[in-house]
Amino acid sequence: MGGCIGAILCTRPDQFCGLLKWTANCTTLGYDDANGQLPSTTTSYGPDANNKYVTTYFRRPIVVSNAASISNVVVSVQRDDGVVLYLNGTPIFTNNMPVGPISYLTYASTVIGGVDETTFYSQNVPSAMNGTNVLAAEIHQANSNSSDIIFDLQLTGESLPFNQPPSVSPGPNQSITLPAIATLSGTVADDH
Ligand SMILES: [Ca+2]
Repeated sequence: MGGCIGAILCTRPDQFCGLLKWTANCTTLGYDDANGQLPSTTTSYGPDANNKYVTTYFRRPIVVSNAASISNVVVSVQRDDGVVLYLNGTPIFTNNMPVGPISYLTYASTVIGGVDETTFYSQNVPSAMNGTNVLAAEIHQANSNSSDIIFDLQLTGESLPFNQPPSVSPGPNQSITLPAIATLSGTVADDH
């Protein structure tokens, strides 16, 4: 896979940013027309246009170094026709696929057409782990002679700024009359 797939945006530890991103609309994968959109990278449907591969597989490593600070991870997927996503081998997102076991010969539930071919479907998903993760996708045709498949994906998350400086508050002003005792209520906070 080429293009700008898989850019990791959190390269600066001092900024609030997306975890990582398969940038939408610049990395479409598949073949033929999807509601007027041609894939950036064309994949093969095999040797027979009237008996296309049922399933096309994609995978990509994602390196994460600050998993504990990442939250609100959302995946958005464009698919024609059906899709299953896996993070480190665990299914995290399914769309337009039948219930039950899914193999390389399983067709998508319905034929996708029109604006639905370019619609992104979003869902919260589990965070990645520290180290190298593998995000994998399988795109399923709806039938053997469908003209097209399309796949694009965006994965975003929120990362709190890493290792912020400590903060100190002296607490509210107080007035006392001696010999009363003043109880101080200042606070100190740090993230590490
Ligand atoms: Ca199709």
